Amino acid sequence: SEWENIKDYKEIIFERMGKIAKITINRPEKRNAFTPVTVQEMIEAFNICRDDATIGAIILTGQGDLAFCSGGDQSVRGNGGYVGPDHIARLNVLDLQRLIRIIPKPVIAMVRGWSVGGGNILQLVCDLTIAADNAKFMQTGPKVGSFDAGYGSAYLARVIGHKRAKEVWFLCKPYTAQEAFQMGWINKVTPLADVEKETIEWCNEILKKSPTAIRFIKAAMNADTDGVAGLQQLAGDSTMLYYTTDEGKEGRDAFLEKRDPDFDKFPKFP
Ligand code: 1HA
Repeated sequence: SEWENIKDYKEIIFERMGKIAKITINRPEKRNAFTPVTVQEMIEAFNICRDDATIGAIILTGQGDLAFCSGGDQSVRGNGGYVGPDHIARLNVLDLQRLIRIIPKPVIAMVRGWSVGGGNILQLVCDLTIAADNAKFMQTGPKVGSFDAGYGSAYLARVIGHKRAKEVWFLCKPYTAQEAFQMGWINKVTPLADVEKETIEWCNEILKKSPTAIRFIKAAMNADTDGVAGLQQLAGDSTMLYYTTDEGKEGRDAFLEKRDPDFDKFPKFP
């Protein structure tokens, strides 16, 4: 079977194969650096994946073997953010980070070559990361006049530990796939030629599992990290399930029928 195009974009490729969607940053001549347009296109593609009940897992990757993503395109960095055709300076990759966190489906980063700066934070916020043996991971902010003190720092510290996270940011040195694996930064290292096959195998293994169970596990781990915003996500999932129960529907029906609700008939589990 083959990847089929879902929708045409300027700076990304958006495809699917069965229940797996693949979003590919397509600026290989810039090591897949992102502009506000790249990010806006990714946000749209992720939202399509979110709404499409026939999609169960999403792969995020970069075009070619040289890079997953090299972060914000420094050539369009203006005063206060990255500038697109609308001339507005934006840091809209932060919205994309949130979307990857709240989308109730597994998102898997597939990393070949460089994963750098804001690109490496995209890898970090994905649920799982499969890397080729040529992958290299690096933060450069303090060298190029930037920093991600959000997920890029606080969440990185939760994933690899505080000492390691400070080392990553203070020294801005590259780490090999093997080193990143040993730190618990990524899930698996494969030969370059096998990375897509391995990533698809992981997706297929997840796709055999209960999507609701996976959804709650993701929401619960996010709730632990994301405070009230994370709790909102987990609580929303509970509300969704409650709306499918007879007890939940009794409240709605009683209101619409202008009568008192009768909740006594529903079970009270211990
Ligand atoms: O920190 C944030 C944010 C923080 C808060 C909120 C939002 C944020 C959003 C973004 C970011 C950031 O991403 S800051 C970090 C920005 N990225 C970098 O500092 C990485 C810059 N690139 C590199 O260090 C290297 O290019 C590389 C390690 C990724 C690859 O090295 P390599 O294989 O030696 O290739 P190289 O020759 O350097 O690059 C190939 C071409 O790609 C070059 O263009 P050319 O000379 O052929 O015309 C190079 O300039 C271009 N390129 C690579 N990365 C970028 C880039 N052009 C623009 N922006 C880039 N990030």
